[in-house]
Amino acid sequence: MPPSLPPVITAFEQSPDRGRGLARDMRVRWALEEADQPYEVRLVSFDAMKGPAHRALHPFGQIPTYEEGPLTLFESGAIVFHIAQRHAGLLPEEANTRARAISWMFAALNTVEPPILDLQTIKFLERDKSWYEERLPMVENRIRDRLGELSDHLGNAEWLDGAFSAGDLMMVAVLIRLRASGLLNEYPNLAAYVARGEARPAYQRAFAAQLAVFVASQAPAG
Ligand code: GTB
Repeated sequence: MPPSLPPVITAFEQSPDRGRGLARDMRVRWALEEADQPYEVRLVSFDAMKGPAHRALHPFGQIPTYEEGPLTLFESGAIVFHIAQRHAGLLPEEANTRARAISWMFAALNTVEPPILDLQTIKFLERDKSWYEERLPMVENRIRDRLGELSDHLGNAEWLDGAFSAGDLMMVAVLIRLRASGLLNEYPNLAAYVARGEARPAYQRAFAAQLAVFVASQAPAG
């Protein structure tokens, strides 16, 4: 059998986060690094993302996508889950522990991330609205509710449910998006949890790879 080609993911050619690792290709890169899998990256412009070739991979015209032989995936959660199912290192072997780790992946995406996205929407797109000042604290308090509950669950533990898993990867990737808001620092155990995630060598490699894209995009042409 010939060796299979590495999967190809897509990422922003010019990431609006300027290499801070906030775009969703970061969680896919991190999962691939944790699983010790090589991968290639195809950078896409905003125009290309909305064009027919990219929409054939991603119906919503977004990044990331994941191509592995005949398989194409979109949605960062589905991609990380796929990687975690096929390679060791991200999901526990024991069936019930594995099912709980998957619950934490969904919790990160469906329970914790939505109010964080609301905060980013209001701050970046709705600042000029008459109701901005009234709505902002409501959105922040909804995040505090979730962070308080998560903080209570985590307590002094290192990870959410025993050993590090794709559940932690997804939760840390989601919580990182709160850094600029200062809200994470109100929960020292969560801030330390995120720092533990970021300290993982696989995270560091993924972060460096996406930062290199930004740095290269800033280099003078020629
Ligand atoms: N649910 C999908 C998933 O999880 O894969 C969401 C994918 C998504 O929102 N992708 C964004 C995108 O392609 C990039 S990551 N946006 C372009 C579009 O929709 O037209 C979101 C993102 C963008 C910018 C920052 N930032 O600047 O800090 C952070 C995160």
